[in-house]
Amino acid sequence: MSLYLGLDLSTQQLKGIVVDSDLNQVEIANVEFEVDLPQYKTVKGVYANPKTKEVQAPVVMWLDALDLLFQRLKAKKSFDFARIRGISGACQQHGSVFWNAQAPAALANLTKGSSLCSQLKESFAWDVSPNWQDASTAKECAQFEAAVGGAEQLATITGSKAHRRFTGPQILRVQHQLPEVYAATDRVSLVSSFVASVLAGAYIDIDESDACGMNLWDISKKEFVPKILALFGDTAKIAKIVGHINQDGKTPVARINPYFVQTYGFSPECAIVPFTGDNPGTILSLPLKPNDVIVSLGTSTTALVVTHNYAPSSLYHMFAHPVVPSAYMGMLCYCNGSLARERVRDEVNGETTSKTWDKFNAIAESYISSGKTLALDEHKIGFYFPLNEIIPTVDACQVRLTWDTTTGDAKVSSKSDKFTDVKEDVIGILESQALSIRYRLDGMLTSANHRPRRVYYVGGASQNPTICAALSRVLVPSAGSYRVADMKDACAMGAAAKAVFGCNDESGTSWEEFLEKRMPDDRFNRVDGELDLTKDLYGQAAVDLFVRSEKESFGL
Ligand code: ADP
Ligand code: XUL
Repeated sequence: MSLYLGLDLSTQQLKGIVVDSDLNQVEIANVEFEVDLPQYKTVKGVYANPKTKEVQAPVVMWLDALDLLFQRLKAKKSFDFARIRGISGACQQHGSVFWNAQAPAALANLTKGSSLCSQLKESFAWDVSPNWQDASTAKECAQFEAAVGGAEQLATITGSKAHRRFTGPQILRVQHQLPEVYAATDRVSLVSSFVASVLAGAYIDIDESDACGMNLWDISKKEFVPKILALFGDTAKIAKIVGHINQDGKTPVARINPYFVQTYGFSPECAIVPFTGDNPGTILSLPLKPNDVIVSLGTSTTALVVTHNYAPSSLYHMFAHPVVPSAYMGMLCYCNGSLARERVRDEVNGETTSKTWDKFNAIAESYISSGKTLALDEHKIGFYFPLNEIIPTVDACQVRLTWDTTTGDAKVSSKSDKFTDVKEDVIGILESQALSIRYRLDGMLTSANHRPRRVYYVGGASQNPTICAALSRVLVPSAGSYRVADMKDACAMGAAAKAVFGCNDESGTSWEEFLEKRMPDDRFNRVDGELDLTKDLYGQAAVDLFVRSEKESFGL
């Protein structure tokens, strides 16, 4: 039986899922950077410098992680690498790896006997990779937007306004701050094409879907944006180091490098199917229909939707679909997701060191059953940003607003960094996170009532049905909310599915048919059984109050 490997190189860990051609999980292994590779002294996988707003990861740590992951799989009894027919991956988006001119030869000559790290460590022009949490490029972002006439224009062309974490502004900052690194750079990979290049033993082109996270790629014209390349001065150099963008997400691009054949027993025929970003990878894990939304409740929160309608806006992101040529992925990405909810949980738990969600959930459940909303019944909206936030782009802050609605035109009656009762924060954070998604998703949905059809919850906090129900109470998906039983690893699973699809020429089978056949409805659990989805408790009034609260708090 042939097997397929899906890799997920995320912020904190490298995960590998092995599946059969029906997407049944056969094996799983992971490497947690902070815990398993303590010699790199990262905190949650990165080095953060709050002064400069830089957040970076050591590149060679990922090479050690790759060797360790394969060693862990090898240690599993009866696991046979020779059965793996194809590998794909989904990796944290936006991060960049700066290779130097020694890299092509070093990659081509990898041999058994010493680690990837020792054989490749001299092949980088820069030893770190800026991470998606890096916010050091405010100046470069302004230049990107000015080059094309503003944020909205840049969003129209590249699918997103300028974002500090996006790779284009990050590369421009390297050129400004570290000209010697830029001069020594032979090639820039995204994290996805970096891992694919190591496995292939040669540079692998950047995948188009992931390239949409760079602010360099014109999604409609399918070319680099000349006015943006001009910001780098020598346009030939920037075009060369970024390389060709691969618009075919399906067809294998290489066979595995002999190093992996010799060291771990892979078959020399094992194919490398293009790697993509972790969010594009996540949409590949579920058979999405129009207006279905995936809400990923990991460290960050993301909301993802597949559409055939290219409707860019500076409020969100649009990416080329990682597999279906005519489709797009719409995305919202928030920095403050799980960690912000954990803060509220810890406050509610009080002096204890308990990390249980029991009290948090009990408060949320009693509020849900009361039929009330904090926004409309108490006129309260909070913003919970212990970390710098992306949507909206603001520095870390806590804001709690209470509105006086007794006069015709509502006015803020109190603004503070705390509500008087911490219980209100439980509802406040869930409502605020969901109202922001509801407001921004609106432009991407094509349903008549502008509501999602289904919402699928994935990621760590999707294990908490109370949180899912509280969010769905705001999002009111017309066909319910689901979580996939046993699928904590949607992103790695999406990558594995891509590997199966890429290696099996099912002549003419569309991606949708391929996935639907393997993901029947009984794989999903309903998580909002008690909610009455015919009622929209929040409605436009709550969205309007939320938007006014953002304006009031952040001047947006
Ligand atoms: P990553 O995005 O880094 O891959 P995960 O998807 O594993 O992370 O999500 C990790 C987060 O999930 C943790 O920070 C934690 O707050 C949250 N989480 C895990 N279990 C629960 C739970 N039962 N209730 C609420 N949150 C949870
Ligand atoms: C997306 C983003 C994050 C990272 C997380 O734009 O920055 O979701 O991809 O790994």
